[in-house]
Amino acid sequence: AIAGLASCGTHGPEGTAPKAPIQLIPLPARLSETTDSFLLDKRTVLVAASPADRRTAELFNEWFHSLSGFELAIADSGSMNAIVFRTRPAGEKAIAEGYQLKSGKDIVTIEGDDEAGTFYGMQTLIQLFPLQSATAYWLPGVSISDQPRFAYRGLHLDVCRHFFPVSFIKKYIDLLAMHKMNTFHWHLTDDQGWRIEIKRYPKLMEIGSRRKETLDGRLEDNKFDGKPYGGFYTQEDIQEVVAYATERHVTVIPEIEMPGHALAALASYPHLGCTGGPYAVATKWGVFDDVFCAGNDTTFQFLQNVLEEVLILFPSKYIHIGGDESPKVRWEKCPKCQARMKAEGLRDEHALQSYFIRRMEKWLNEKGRQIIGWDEILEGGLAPNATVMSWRGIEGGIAAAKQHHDVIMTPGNFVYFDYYQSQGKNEPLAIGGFTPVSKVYGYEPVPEGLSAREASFIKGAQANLWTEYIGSPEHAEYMVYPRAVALAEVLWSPKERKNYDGFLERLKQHFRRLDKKSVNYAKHVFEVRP
Ligand code: TNX
Repeated sequence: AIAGLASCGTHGPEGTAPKAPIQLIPLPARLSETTDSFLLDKRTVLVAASPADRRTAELFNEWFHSLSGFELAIADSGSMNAIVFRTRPAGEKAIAEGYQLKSGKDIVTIEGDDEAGTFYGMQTLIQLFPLQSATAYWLPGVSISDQPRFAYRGLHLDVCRHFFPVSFIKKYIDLLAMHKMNTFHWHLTDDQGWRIEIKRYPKLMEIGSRRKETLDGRLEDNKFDGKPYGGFYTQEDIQEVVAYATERHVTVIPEIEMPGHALAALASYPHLGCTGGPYAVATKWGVFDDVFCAGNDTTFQFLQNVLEEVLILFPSKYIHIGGDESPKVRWEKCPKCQARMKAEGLRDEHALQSYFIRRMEKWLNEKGRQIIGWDEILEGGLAPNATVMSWRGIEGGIAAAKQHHDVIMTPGNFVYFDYYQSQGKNEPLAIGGFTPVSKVYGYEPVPEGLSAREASFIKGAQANLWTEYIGSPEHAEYMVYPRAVALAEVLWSPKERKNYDGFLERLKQHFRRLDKKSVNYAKHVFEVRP
């Protein structure tokens, strides 16, 4: 059987085969259709010369095998009945993550401006396939020239409130890459659990990774069985995840929260808090008064020692240091904190938090890394090289851009995927809010009123999945898809090409692709129109 001559497709010019419509998500920057088609059969060869391109060809082959049941040969060269994956040598005109894809009668070529570009060309190629098992496939003739609108295209996952297995983390990353997203923000530490193995501090795993009781009864799948809840990733797990992500051109940014959201660490090592404890890993959601003590030099030593191990595991340029929701009440009553403020000439506790973040930034900068923090790091003065994640609306992002600091937009109303996505009666319990897919699609990351220079500091955006009310992989997928598909198009495609009706039309075909990957996306979320 030959797949690709869709019976319901649009008819080509006289004498040519009827073709299935091309339905790409995210939309490429430029696409034109040609009258040629490429016939892929069992003799088609994948051509890839460099190790990176070869890996991209292998990843294509894995996907192709899941569709057709057979694999294609991979060779160093070939120009007939071939699909060529080729990253151009670094040159002046290279556009980061850009690629060209051309399919004609004899050959398909994907030329990346860099290795990621070739990988994204491969993802586009996959979307040209009819989703049927067959022995041969017609691919439409196209000429595509593509590149992302934003450099930072992210998705976050909170694994502290609920723990998710490595297999799911990998699937999460694979889906991200499929949508040409390039950053996975891994929220690894919080009040309710410490989830990364740190060899120097074993109590973080023994104590910090577990909590004593089930959480408040509003969680719909809370069993109240009294069993301890927990989990953490070993350093081997993390290496496996980072390697998996790297092959898919996804950067993993770890988040180690400071100075707030620290109860799991304090429960493990009580001397890191202002009162000395005792503390317990939190069994409720929310914000807690006990935070890392800013008056205590051992706190900084501890965090640096933790980060020493983190830096070995994560090659990312950025390390997320949290910085959000850190109450100041303990610091106000802590003699050591007050003494520090006096010695450093700090006006108030916000300035002390700023001191805390600057001190950690300086240390990380010396190790060649940059920090990202939630927008509270603006309070009391921004650390000199910090990137700001604007989550309490867009104001923090605007303020940071005006100070010529890099910004990643993550405003709650548009890209918090723990919010409700429909008003259907059967929606699972969510944290609140209402962010339908249409609202995500309509999101524009660059705020109005910035100068061109200021706007250039908006590096992109990210959706966050906080998991207080999300206890399983299936539920997480339900919250993220299809909203992440909409965000992917916001971040990749040219602004002028955006069109919600066209998106919904293409989404139908895209759902088949998600079905193929067994994604538990939300199917009934379109009752609200923009
Ligand atoms: C605020 S967003 C938090 C998280 C919660 C979330 C719930 C942010 C930086 N901090 O700790 O999980 O609200 O939506």
